[in-house]
Amino acid sequence: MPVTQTESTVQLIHPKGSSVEILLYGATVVSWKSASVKGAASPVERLFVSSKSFLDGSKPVRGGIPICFPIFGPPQREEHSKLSQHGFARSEVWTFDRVLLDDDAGVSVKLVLNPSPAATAKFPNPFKLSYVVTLAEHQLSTDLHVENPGPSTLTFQALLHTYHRGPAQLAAVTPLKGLTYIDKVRDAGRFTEDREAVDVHKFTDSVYVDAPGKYHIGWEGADTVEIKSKNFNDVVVWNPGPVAGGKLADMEENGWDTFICVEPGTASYFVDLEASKSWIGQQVITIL
Ligand code: TA6
Repeated sequence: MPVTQTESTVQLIHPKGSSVEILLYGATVVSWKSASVKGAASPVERLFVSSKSFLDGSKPVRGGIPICFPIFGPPQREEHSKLSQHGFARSEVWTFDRVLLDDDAGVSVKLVLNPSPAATAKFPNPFKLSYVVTLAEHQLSTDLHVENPGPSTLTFQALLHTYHRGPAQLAAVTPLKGLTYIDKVRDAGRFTEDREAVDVHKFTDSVYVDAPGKYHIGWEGADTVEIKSKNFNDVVVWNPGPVAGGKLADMEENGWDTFICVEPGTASYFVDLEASKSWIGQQVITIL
């Protein structure tokens, strides 16, 4: 069966062997196994999830693709002061809605979030959130749909906090040269990227603004990862390195050295969605 469910997860199996596992907790994609267009013939795990992650719903998953909504980072505005870092979408239990596609081209499912009373108390603005996850032979698409039933404007941030598995010291992200970035390691100063390829040889927490929406992660000697995004005008590159990484209680030993986060999102700005309008933020990852 291409789509199976357990009490807490949804699994997608592609006819050609790739697979995805989604926790209903946070609608967090916690596994994506894929072959590559040119390289690896058999599916291999493409996402990092720390072995010390809390997968019981007690804490957001340290890895996979956590969904940041309705804010990114710590609260910046008074009306968000009750929210935790990155908002609540990644720590609410979502509902499996239905299978959207199930054929040789791909397998696609939709999950929806009906916020808990606790989340609504922290963020009283009405919204409808759905998440469409689509698996193809060498590709994973994750689309976040935000609907504003009104009556007032819905103001939010959204970001897909993707942990790409691989040797962090061999990772390089292109094309970011010439972009302005907010360097959160250097007190959020704004700088212009002058490197052809951005590595994470040191603690990196950079928000690239007005980004092109198409990126490559080159791994020396391994499959290149292509990331395309729509409606996410920023992209964050993050790796905590040994010191900050070592302080994360749910980071396995040296786990910081086995991923790079490349995160399409609205990290430096808020979306103002008018009543009865909807918005979609999309990420499409392909293993070349
Ligand atoms: O996306 C980068 C970032 O905002 C970093 O500043 C760091 O806080 C990271 O997210 C992880 O956040 P978390 O709340 O999951 O520990």
